[in-house]
Amino acid sequence: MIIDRVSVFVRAGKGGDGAASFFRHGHTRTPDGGDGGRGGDVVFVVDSNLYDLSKFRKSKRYKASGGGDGGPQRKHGRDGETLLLHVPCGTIIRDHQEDLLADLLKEDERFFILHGAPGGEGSCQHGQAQCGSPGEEKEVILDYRIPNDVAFVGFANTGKTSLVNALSGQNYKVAAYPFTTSHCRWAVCEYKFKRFTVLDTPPVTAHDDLREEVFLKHLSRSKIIVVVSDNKEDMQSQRRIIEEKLARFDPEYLKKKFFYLFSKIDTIKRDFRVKKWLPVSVTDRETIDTFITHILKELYEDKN
Ligand SMILES: Nc1nc2c(ncn2[C@@H]2O[C@H](COP(=O)(O)OP(=O)(O)OP(=O)(O)O)[C@@H](O)[C@H]2O)c(=O)[nH]1
Ligand SMILES: [Mg+2]
Repeated sequence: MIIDRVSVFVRAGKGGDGAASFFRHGHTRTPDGGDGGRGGDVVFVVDSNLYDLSKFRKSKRYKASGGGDGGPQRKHGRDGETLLLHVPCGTIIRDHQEDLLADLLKEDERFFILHGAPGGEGSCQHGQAQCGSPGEEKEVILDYRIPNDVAFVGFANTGKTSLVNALSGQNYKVAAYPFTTSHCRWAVCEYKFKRFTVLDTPPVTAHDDLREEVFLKHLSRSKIIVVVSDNKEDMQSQRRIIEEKLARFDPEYLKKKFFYLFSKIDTIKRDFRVKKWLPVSVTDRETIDTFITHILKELYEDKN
């Protein structure tokens, strides 16, 4: 199961204390205490080898190292080390009120969440040594949204996972009962030297279902949303329900490119056609190839 939301506390490094030391020569004393070092920063960095946030479940608090204390003879304390927190590509960082701070989408992209606290002045500055400032602490919410090009959405048992498997060669569980898929999974489709990622989702239901809130967020990354139905009587009403739910979750979703698939065409008459709906069957490779060609045209048409 993909862990796609965690809340963590991050703390910047404390500043090092300034030194209170004096250099004696004869009967005079000259303050020569060095400044404390700056505390370490806290930085989120994208690591493309990570695919969920499960590593953040072990610990909730992350603290950068503090700056070193200043020393005599104007010795400056060392600066604290930057704490790098690795997150998967596609992580949104929010503050505790859910306001957006960063959306990390590129390999190695960084976001400075906290800067280390300054060190205290040593006695060499103004005669008196100061303590370093405490490191600031913040609660942040990490909200991982799986990067994907094509997302499959549909009622239970309509053949979404079977299609994802047919496109990608994966072997995700398929069965003739509802909710075989209980959480999102992604896969890569490679076809004629082009590639794209596909997202399998749990089923949508006709009524309000809190489980949908959990997976619909991943569609914010999709370039194409594929609505799948295998029911020729209810296909239009299923489509309407799905589009209403998507619009309620985020009206921007309706601006995306939609494909409509009528699945399991092998179980009914092959010449069954409905305007705007593409007939497919995982038992008929030709229909799958036609579908992939449509996707590639949409994803790559400007790049050719
Ligand atoms: N005849 C036929 N059966 C299919 C086809 N695609 C899927 N099925 C069958 O339909 C049933 C449901 O398939 P799934 O791929 O698990 O459907 P799903 O939409 O992912 O189901 P949920 O995860 O529960 O939402 C399975 O028994 C599949 O073997 C098809 O093209 N033709
Ligand atoms: Mg499924």
